[in-house]
Amino acid sequence: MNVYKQILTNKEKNKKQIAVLIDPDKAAGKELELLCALAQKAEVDFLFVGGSLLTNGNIHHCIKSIKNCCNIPVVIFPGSTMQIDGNADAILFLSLLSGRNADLLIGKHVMAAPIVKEQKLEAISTGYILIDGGNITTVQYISDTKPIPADKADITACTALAGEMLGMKLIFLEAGSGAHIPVNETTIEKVAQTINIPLIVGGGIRTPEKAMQNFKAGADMIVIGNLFEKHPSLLMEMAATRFEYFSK
Ligand code: 1GP
Repeated sequence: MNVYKQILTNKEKNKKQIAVLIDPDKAAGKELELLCALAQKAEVDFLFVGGSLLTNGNIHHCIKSIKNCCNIPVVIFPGSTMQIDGNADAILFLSLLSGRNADLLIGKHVMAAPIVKEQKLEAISTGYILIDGGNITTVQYISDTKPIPADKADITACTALAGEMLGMKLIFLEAGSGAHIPVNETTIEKVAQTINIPLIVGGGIRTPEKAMQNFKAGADMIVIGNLFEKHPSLLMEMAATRFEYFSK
């Protein structure tokens, strides 16, 4: 099954999903193996790989290593066209809808499209919406865009709806990796009630309580990165919130 179909099928069944974000700059060798083993045990749905700023060019090796140690689908979450790799299962073809940086709305995509096609990667058109997380995150700085203020749920919902009307297949609400304040439930709820396509939420999620609140508010998938880099053992507990959601 292709990755998007899998996300849609899970949504139709109201099965909540979790993706672990792997930063190739930080995870390698034994650490990466341990993270993959834990993710497999916790039945994590997807491994996202990529970052706004990668300094060691290790993404291709990282994807290969992941593929050698587990069978969780790998989805590229690209910070640049250099991060395209045909060994992954899919790529989030991101357009930064909250910003007014033309290059990130459509420019980079022109360069990326023929490479994605040539590498036979499944491209999943994704409306990427940056929400203020209380601090300037790497993605905000590098993208040179303004996030939507956290208390402007209506702007966020209209932005997500515009993405859906433009034909995008996913909406990703992002507070930014390491955000001090994750996306609030009012915003998640408003967006979930406005769109029909699957909703991903990430950035600054650190507790099982917050994961559960996001699911209850209407997130179909949550993405967690930083927390597992520091505390990989929390992966089981965080991933279990999906199953608890069902029993509540
Ligand atoms: C960032 O949403 C992801 O793009 C994950 O954020 O690293 O803060 O969990 P964290």
